[in-house]
Amino acid sequence: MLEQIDSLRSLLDDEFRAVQSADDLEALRLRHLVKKGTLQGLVDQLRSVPKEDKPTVGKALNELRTWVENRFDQLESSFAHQQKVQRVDVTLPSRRPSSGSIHPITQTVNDIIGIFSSMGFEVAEGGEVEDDAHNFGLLNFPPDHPARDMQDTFFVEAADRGDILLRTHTSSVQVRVMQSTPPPIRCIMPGRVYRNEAVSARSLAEFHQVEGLYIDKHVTMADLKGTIMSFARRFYNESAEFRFRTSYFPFTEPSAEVDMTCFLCSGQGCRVCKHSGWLEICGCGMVHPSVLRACGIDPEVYSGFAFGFGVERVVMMRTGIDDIRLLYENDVRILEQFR
Ligand code: 2NL
Repeated sequence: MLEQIDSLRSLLDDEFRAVQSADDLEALRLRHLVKKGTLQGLVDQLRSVPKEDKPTVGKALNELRTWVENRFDQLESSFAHQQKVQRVDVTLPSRRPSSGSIHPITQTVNDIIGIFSSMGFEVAEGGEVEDDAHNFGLLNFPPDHPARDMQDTFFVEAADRGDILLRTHTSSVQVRVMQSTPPPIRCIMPGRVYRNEAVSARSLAEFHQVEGLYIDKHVTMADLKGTIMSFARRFYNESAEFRFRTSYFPFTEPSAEVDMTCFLCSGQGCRVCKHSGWLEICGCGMVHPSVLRACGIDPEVYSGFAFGFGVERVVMMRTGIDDIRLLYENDVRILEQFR
């Protein structure tokens, strides 16, 4: 029996030396170290060894087992290590770490701010929770105006008053600027606004606006047209033509809506302008004398113009995105196209 143990050890020794790969080692394991392998074969024979020899033979078998296991573990871990090392291909180009980027709405607001800053406009900001007076009353909205309805405006539950709401336009900031600053006033107000509307591809209950306000002595409609046209030529298209259509807003008189020849087809008609050749870019007008007076500015001395547009609409025009909801889902596949 001791001889058999010795010869298995020298056989295993030879075979271990011959092992070249993880596959060789596995073949060795299947021949010798499994339940029906040679090592277990010897252990099974221990039963038929005379009682007095059992301690010696048992000890020799145990030593063989420990020796085999050590050899095996050593080789196994050296192959595992080699495999890991081989998997690194140092010639491969490295993976680019992905980095964030500015959201297209923010990019657009920043571009708009940049152009108006260069024309001398400052940026004013204010709270999104307002009261009825700053959002409607001081802006010449009559008490029964439909915008004041729960259907159109989100009201905020406040303990002691029923006139708290989420601003429906950034004009509330302009009111605060007029109340606190003597003219000349030249500023734009970018910000988030809220309207209680059904969500669709064209409108959300939450969106962004940029409004502008210019108040001084002798400000006229010509200043309004010049300012809007130079902004739009720089922002959209240097050779654009414009048309000012009369319109109505409670806070301006006269009021107008401005169309610009489509920057994509130059007026020929395409998908972006819905085949009209024109794009509506903003609403505007001369600040109503009642608004100036309500905000503490004398309309006999000062006049001013104001304008406003929705930022999401601008983003959709300049990017070709045709569903406004895509701008709020933060799907990286959309966002990474606007780095
Ligand atoms: C639009 C039109 C407009 C104004 C906003 C304004 C603000 C004050 C006084 C007078 Cl405090 N006007 N803002 C004026 C005309 C149009 O927005 O279509 N917005 C999305």
